Amino acid sequence: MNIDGVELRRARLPLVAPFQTSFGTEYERDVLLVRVVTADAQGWGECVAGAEPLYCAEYVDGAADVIERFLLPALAAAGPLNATEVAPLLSSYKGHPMAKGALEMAVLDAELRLAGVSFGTRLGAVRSRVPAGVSVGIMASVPALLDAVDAYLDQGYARIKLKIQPGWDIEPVRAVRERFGADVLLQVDANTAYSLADAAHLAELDDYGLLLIEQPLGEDDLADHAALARQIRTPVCLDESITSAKTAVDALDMGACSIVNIKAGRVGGYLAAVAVHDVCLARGAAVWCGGMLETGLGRAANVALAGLPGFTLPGDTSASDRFFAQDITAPFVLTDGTLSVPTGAGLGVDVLPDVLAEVTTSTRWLPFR
Ligand code: NPG
Repeated sequence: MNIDGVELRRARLPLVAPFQTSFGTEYERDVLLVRVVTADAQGWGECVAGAEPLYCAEYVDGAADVIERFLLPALAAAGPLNATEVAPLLSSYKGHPMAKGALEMAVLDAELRLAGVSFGTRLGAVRSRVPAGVSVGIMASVPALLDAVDAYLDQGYARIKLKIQPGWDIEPVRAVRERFGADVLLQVDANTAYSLADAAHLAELDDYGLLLIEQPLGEDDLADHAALARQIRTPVCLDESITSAKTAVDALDMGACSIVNIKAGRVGGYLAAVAVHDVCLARGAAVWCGGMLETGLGRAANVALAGLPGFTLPGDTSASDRFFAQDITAPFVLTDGTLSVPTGAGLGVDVLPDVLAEVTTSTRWLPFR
């Protein structure tokens, strides 16, 4: 595929409500979109880096910078290219998986639109609908949390994930179980907020029949996660720690986790995400699709990924209106607790030009030739 150039676009989407995690509170999504343009097609990529380096080292201004200064010149110098060549061409530059993943996603989308093939088909999806979980932020009070969970269950969400941190963990979990019963699929996510010294405290969660506890300890603490996993009955799932198929294999083999959250941006793109899926499936470890407050573009790709056979747990693949009053694509809507995997070419969704224009804060055209 001959690429004419790439447009980097920044857009700002207000969230329907503040979203609080152990690492901070988000009020809006400041998103970097990548549009790859060829003579016959265009393709969209979404960079999931946050405004600040709080979830991981990447942040959106840094991603835009590394793309413009290093990654795009490397692709432009390569001549005609296809999506499988993007990661190898960029591999000499360390880190920046979210920036790299956004570029690969855009190239892949353009390529698949030209070929008339959907993301789901290309990635290996075997399902036409995927169960949708919802991630519920830390709230000001337990009653406020119960109201929020009640509304999500009413909407039909298939699984609830509670964000936790020291001081907001056992009590909210206990309250949700007491109010909504043992049948609700329930899990928690600590985003690295604890240390191994908290093992006895975290073991108190064992009474509540959780599907999993996600990333209780630091990103680099694989050995400590393995030690923790031996001290609690709740299955340990890793998110931040899993940066590649290699780290997934290591983490599973050393018992640091038994379940893996797969986020394409965290591992360098959707093709790498499939590789993580494949090694987990080969080891019999369940995986599920994480979310990073994606617009309809990233959501389309996530839903396609979540259609792969190893995704046996509901993902953070909620409906568009969980985060945005107005998405930049036609909204993903919940039907019987599921989202449908787009079947159109490429991502199978298109941006709404008027909406996109309204939320855009800057655009920059970077020609390849
Ligand atoms: O459904 O898109 C979603 C959000 C799910 O909780 C969610 N994401 O730690 O997994 C996470 C968290 C997150 C959000 C992480 C934004 C980083 C940025």
